[in-house]
Formats: sequence, C-alpha cells, structure tokens
Amino acid sequence: MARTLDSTPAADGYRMPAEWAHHAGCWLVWPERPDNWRLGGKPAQAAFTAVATAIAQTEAVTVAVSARQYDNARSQLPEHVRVVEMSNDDSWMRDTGPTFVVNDDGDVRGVDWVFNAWGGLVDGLYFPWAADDAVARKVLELEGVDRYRAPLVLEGGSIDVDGEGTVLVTEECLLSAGRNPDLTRADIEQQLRDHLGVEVVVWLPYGVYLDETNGHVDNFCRFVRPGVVMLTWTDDETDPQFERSAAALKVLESTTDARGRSFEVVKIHQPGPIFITEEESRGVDSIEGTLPREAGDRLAGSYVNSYIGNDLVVLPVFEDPHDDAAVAAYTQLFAPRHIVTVPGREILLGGGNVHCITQQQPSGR
Ligand code: KQY
Repeated sequence: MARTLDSTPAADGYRMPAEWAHHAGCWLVWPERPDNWRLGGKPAQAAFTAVATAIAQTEAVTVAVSARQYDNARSQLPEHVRVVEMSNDDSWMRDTGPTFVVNDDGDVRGVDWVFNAWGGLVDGLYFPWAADDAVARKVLELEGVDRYRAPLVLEGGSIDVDGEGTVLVTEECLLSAGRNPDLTRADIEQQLRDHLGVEVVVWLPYGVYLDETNGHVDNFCRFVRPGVVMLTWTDDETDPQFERSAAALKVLESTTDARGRSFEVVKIHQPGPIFITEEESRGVDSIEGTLPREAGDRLAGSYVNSYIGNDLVVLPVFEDPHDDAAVAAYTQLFAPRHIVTVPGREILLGGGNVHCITQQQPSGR
C-alpha cells in the first residue's frame, strides 16, 4: 500500500538518482488538448507513439490516457506498452508526474510537487490544472510507491541532477512570479535539498529564449554524466539565445559541483530558429485563457530535451541542418547507449520535447 509520508526524502536517506541510473520503466500521458495540439492531437499522438515505442525497446512503458481517448490510444500504441486510464489536463509527465527518489538499499519513493500549469494565474498556460496536479499521486498509488507531498510549486523539467549531490536550475523559472512568490531563493534551495537530497544548487540565469515554461533547465542544460553538462548553444551573436547561453557558460565555468569538480561544458548548437507555420497555427483551437499558437511565433527548439533510457537515448530531430552535429555529439557523449532519433517538431509545437513528455521510474539498482 502506498503511504503519504510527513517527513522529507533527505531526512529519510533518499535522493533523486541521475536519469542514467537503471530504470524500472517510463511514464507518459497521451496528448489530446485541441487548444495545444493541432488537428485534435493526431500528429502529436503519432509523435508520442514513436517516443513510447522507442523507449519500450529497453524498459517498460506506461501511457496514462483520459477515458475519452482510451480506445484510440490503445489502438495506436504497441501491445507491449501498458495503457492506464487517468484524468489529465495535458500531456507533460515530466512536470505532472512524480520525481522518484531512492535510498542506498534500492528502495524507491516519489515526490509529488505542487503543479500550477507553469505559473498559475500569473502566467500559467491554462486553467484549470487540478487533474494534472493529481497525476503524480495516481502514478505512485498505481505503483504502490510511498509519496512525499512537497510544499513547493515545481515541475520535473525545471531540475536536472547528477545523482551525486548537484542540481541544475534556472533563476528565470524557479524565481518566477507565478510559482513560489513567498519563498526566497534560500528557501527554495532548502526545499531542493530536502526533496532531492542534493547539496549544491547551480543557478543558471535563463533558459532557452521564449520557452513558455519560464526557461525550464531540461530544454537548456543537462547532465550527461557527473561533471559533464550539455548546453544549448548558438554561434550567432545577434540571436537572443546567445546572451542566455553565454551567461550560463560563465556560471558553469566559475562553479564547482558537490564533489568539488569543475564542469566540462559540451555546447550543442540549437536547431533553427524554428517558427510556427500558417498551416500549423490554423490547426490549433483558439480558446481564451490558453496560450495562442500564432503563425511566425518562434519555438524553443533544443536537442538537449532528450530521454536517457536504459540502453538508449531518444533524441528529437527537426529536419534541420544542425541535426547531424547533434546526433554525432550524442553518439560520442552517451556511448555505449545507442541513439534513437524521433521527429521532434510536433512535440515542440506543443511547447516542449521528448524529455518533457517522459518520466523515468528508477529501479533502485
Ligand atoms: O519543458 C517541459 N518540461 C514542459 C513543456 C510544457 C509546455 C506546455 N505547453
């Protein structure tokens, strides 16, 4: 039976493992919102199916889906992917799912953060979000995993850990007005220590330019292994992304991690810039109160937004001249894992990418 615990993971000897630690499985939510996904979600459903199918090569995959879409999801997904019915407001399991934590004995528990659709009534992306806020609890209940309810508005995409005491975050996101306006930076650091079991918080100033999550770090800068990070980069000094990436580089070059290591930074050139087309914009229902998808709007494209699975890495590509360099960098960085590329554009049109739609469940081994 899954219990809700009053203590914190750190106090109980738990910490968030790095994404490359062995997984028991991976979770996704099926996309269907017509005011976020064009053409009633059909192209996005194909893209999510490609991601789920790729990950299912090396670990168990579960897709949570609304009652309305259950039959459709079941028929599109391969048989060996488990499909479970679950209410939701949208399909970002990285942000609505639990953050799993482990202890030295290999026991697994889950952190259930407060979710407010990336900024609540200040600059959130939709209302209501109650079904999304209940997703983490339901996943933990289904898995029989004990839960900590963290008193912090946070999404899984806004943190990235090395499993050895260090977490990467952005100030743009964690200090944004719509999340925890009553908490100081020191308060937030303490919550991260308590719930992720980390010692050092590395604050990068910004994330990717025009990222609608207020600059999630998972779209910008992520650990490849302890001491090594990949950073979304552009060589174009006139691109607004340049200042953002350069500011992060400066922090990373002057910081050490929890083990006293300097960071090796691998620059991964961004795709594009990528813009929404007329046709793509027309396919999205326009509803007051949700983020409009207008033709010509720039998307926050990034190759860093990938999933590190048991024996593979799932990497979004964009039919872009920078794709080949990204694949080559990943091949070198993640060997012996093999790199599986998936079309990233449809997921990007919804505001995120492969990492944002997935949530790994560590095995504790
Ligand atoms: O970056 C992520 N982890 C999620 C992106 C959410 C976009 C919502 N439209």
